[in-house]
Amino acid sequence: MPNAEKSRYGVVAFVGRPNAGKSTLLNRILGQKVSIVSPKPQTTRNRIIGILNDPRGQIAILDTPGIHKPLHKLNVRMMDHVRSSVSEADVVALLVDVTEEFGHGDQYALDLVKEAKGKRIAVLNKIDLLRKNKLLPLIQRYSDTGLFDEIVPLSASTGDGVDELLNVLFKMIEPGEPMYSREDFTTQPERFFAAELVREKVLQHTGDELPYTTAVAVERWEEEEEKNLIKIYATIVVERESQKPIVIGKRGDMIKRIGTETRLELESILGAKVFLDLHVAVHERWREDERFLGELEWPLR
Ligand SMILES: Nc1nc2c(ncn2[C@@H]2O[C@H](COP(=O)(O)OP(=O)(O)OP(=O)(O)O)[C@@H](O)[C@H]2O)c(=O)[nH]1
Ligand SMILES: [Mg+2]
Repeated sequence: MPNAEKSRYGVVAFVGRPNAGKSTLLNRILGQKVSIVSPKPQTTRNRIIGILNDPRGQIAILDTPGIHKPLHKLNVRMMDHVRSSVSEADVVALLVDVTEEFGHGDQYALDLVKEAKGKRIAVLNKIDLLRKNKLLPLIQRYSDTGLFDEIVPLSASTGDGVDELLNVLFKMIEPGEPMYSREDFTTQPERFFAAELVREKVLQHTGDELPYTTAVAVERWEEEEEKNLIKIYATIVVERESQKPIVIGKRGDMIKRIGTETRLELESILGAKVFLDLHVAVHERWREDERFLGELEWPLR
């Protein structure tokens, strides 16, 4: 068989500034939600592995937190996920939001992908929001850095250009055996994803007060197989007493909304009835508490 038809395998890391659309692109490529999305920066806090199975082979896609200067231990861990992903990947894809002016943050991101030993692609995302004549100078700018083997403009939201990206990626990776089962599309446990979904609803429905200061921990997970029922007990952690009423809402309407939306989405993903019990707790300075941060991450290890 000629080489070109051999099944390929590779690891591709999606990196970029917060809000660039890394998680949206991963979900679009997989045709399935594996990583939460919100209009607020720093939505993704861990490394989420998505597995693309395709007749051409398998790609493990690493979705990572947005590149930023870390001010808390939480953020140091987030940036560790970015760096380790950059160094492990066969291809690093730097996602850029084309609607944002080029700034210090973008230079910081370029400096970081410079460290990659593998190949590099610049993915210019959100072209659905940009007039065509604005795109060319941006392509030129990223081409002039001399860092990238390819530059691919696309829209993760509409899917425009995504097939082209996949063509490029499958050409860049080498022939090789798949690392993961061909049936899998992610490595994260359901328990972790359930906590993430709750956090996504908090990010989507509350204002700017909460995004950075909320964590969600699943305390208990009980399956009653004969009833096809999963009982999930989770805690929404905030930093200050004054943030509790924001999550709970007037007469509990906010937490009810968060709970209902999460439950409906989980039921359709898990194919089971879900009972979801949500509590709110205060943990001051949780972003500095290494033990707590480790507990939040343990399901991923
Ligand atoms: N119009 C448009 N919006 C997009 C596109 N891709 C992502 N978005 C939006 O941009 C916002 C951020 O998307 P995310 O996928 O959460 O971005 P991210 O890079 O994963 O962000 P962090 O996890 O915070 O680093 C969301 O509101 C998305 O709906 C796109 O191609 N077009
Ligand atoms: Mg993300």
